[in-house]
Amino acid sequence: MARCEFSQLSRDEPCCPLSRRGRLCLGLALLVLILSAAVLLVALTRSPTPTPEALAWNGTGSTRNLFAIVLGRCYTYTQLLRPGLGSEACPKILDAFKSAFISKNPCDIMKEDYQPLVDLVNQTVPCNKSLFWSKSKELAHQYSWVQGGMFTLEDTLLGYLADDLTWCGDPSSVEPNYQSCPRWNECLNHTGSVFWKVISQKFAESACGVVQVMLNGSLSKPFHKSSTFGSVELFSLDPRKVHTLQAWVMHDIRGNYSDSCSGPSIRELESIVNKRNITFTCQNNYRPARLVQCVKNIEHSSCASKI
Ligand code: JS2
Repeated sequence: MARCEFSQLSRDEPCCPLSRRGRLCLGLALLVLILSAAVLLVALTRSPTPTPEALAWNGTGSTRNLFAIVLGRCYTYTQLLRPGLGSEACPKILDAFKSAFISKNPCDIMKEDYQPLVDLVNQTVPCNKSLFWSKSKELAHQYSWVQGGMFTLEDTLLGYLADDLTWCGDPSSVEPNYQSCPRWNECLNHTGSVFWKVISQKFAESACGVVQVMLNGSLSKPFHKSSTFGSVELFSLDPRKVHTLQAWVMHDIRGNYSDSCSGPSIRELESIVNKRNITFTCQNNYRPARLVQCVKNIEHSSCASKI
């Protein structure tokens, strides 16, 4: 390789003449360098692609620590409350719950989204032990707890897992939307309402023998055809398995008596039940449930012992 002596240096002669190939390589290297610098400059100066914002809704966001609560409730139910339903299924149940709504539009949930979760839980309620309710959740739950053998939907595993929780996802995230979820009246195929319709239907379809429904007689219309009981469960009862529906019209122990077994809304319920070839019976202030009300109203006249 020719060495360049200083003495040979002169203003107008190149020091070490590059071969044609050498000049080409140098040119390419310079081009690559310039392009790399340009790309780096664009990358550094261009604003980062904005991560898509979660959809904003009018309702409260998902319950904090949602998955920990659902998993904990699953273990509590399967290990303590009703042992026998294998707790080893709890992690799969949680996964199926997540998959039903995570990364999905909370107003575009289908029944099929919850089917894997429903299929994981095979729980049957004994005949004559199903307790439906409408606008009387607290008393229905107090009664089923005291009575011990009755099952409201929330005494079944799936109802127990989700009761009083809020949850929804978002297409842009793998996490629940903790900022906001749609209110039930914001859209039809709502994460929560689809869930409750799916498990309510299953609960009613599996009922057998004599079933009970607790209604609120302190309302002007204790029975509404548009309620979950009136629109989903009542029409999901199987007349081949359910022979009688007993209605208990309960009045607030301090409240007014708005409607009773002889009122128009209960007669409407009776007509629907009879048309479904199920026998209908009705009691105002069913005594055992009345006594549950008396626990907090012991001085009330209707709580005086009749002994
Ligand atoms: C939001 C909830 C919750 O028979 C009962 C249950 O078996 C269930 O199927 O729903 C029926 C009561 O619904 P209904 O007749 O519309 O009466 P409601 O007093 O207006 O109760 C509405 C709640 C329906 C579903 N749901 N929704 N968050 O935690 C929750 N729990 C239930 N059952």
